[in-house]
Amino acid sequence: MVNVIGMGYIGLPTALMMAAHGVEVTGTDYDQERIATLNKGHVTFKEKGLKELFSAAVSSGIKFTTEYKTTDTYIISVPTPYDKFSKKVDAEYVADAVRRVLKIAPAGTTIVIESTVSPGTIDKFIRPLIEEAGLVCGFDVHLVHAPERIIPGNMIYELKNNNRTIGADDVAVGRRIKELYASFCHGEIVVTDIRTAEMTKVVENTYRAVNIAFANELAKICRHDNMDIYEIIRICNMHPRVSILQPGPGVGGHCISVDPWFLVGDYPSLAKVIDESMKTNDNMPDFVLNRIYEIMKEKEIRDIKRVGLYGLTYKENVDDMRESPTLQLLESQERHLAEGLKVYDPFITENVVKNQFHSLDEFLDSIDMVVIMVKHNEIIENMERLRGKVIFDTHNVCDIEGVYHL
Ligand code: SAJ
Repeated sequence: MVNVIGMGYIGLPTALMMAAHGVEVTGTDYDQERIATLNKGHVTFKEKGLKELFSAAVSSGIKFTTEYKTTDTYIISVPTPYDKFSKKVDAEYVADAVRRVLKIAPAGTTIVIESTVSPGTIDKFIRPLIEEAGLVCGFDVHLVHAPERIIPGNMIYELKNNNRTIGADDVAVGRRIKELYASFCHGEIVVTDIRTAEMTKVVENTYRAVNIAFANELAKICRHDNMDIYEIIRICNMHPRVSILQPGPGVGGHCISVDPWFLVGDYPSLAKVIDESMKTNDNMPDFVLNRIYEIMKEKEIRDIKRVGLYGLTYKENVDDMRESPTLQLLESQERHLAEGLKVYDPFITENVVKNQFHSLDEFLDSIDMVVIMVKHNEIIENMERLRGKVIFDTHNVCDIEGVYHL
């Protein structure tokens, strides 16, 4: 039996996928409400195909509980936040889960850490816990790092089809865990050592962060001299070795806006490009806010209450608001004592910010200027309804004449 610890955005789909493919799985989470919801037969977040996968896993006998189970294989998928000041990974949730596993695990157990950690975290924070418990790594306990690579919005497809990395001290243990993931994963699964697996995961997200920052910086340069960033990127990308990403209102989510900071925190004198890139991305919500004020001035909109932000989530067609550019923008606006922006997101049904609407019609009726912060399908399908408003499109998805861009 596999005990998956942490029924969040990664742990839940992973546990469901294994169960649906014939593995005996128990999903554990300390959040009683979350476990109660799962046990009542409901999923805890919106994701394409998740409900169907959930039904298949329940039919195959997956169990959900707040307890840790005694077994020979654990997969730990709990949050790894970063300390905003030191920029270093906070491995305390992972460490706590490992401590609890060690209390009940039989000799020879394997602990797979899926949570993203900075290179060296497992050696620094996890291995010592095993020694402190009087156990021997590689004998009483086997450590494995199997970072995930799935993208919110297409998680189920990517769980099945992405290549994966498994880092293990012992190649035989690595191969055994590879077989476990191969129960559902058709991608290539590379077995390597733990430090390499830790580093590759963080580097992948850093690569994307740096490339998004490049696009964002170009957008700022183009704005300065009134050049068309989208046409420039389109033409540049016709070159066989150029592939520039898209600028946007900022970078959110719990991965790309967080993981690269681990490298800055651990290698401050070396990770210069990464540091600057993260600052460039983090500055985008402020850039958008300034642009809102600029456009308001040009269009003689005097009251910020007549301006609305479309989208609260960190990207399109998900209900995840972690580190969302819209939330960052609203915080920045509050700091400048200039509240009042209206907000609407079809994926967010509870009240999370001031001046929030729950109907697109009411939202649009209350504003003269709309800022497209997230390119949900809903707004793309309803673009014509924005006609007549001042439109500031931070994603270049609107082709109504007179639209403003970054
Ligand atoms: N964004 C841009 N411009 C772009 C692409 C994205 O501004 O051209 C923004 C998005 O709007 C969003 C943020 O970047 O705010 C991140 O979105 P994303 O779709 O690029 O990535 P995530 O954070 O949803 O998922 C990433 C993925 N990593 C990579 O693509 C290297 C995913 O594969 C990882 O599994 C995930 O992080 C994770 O959990 O680490």
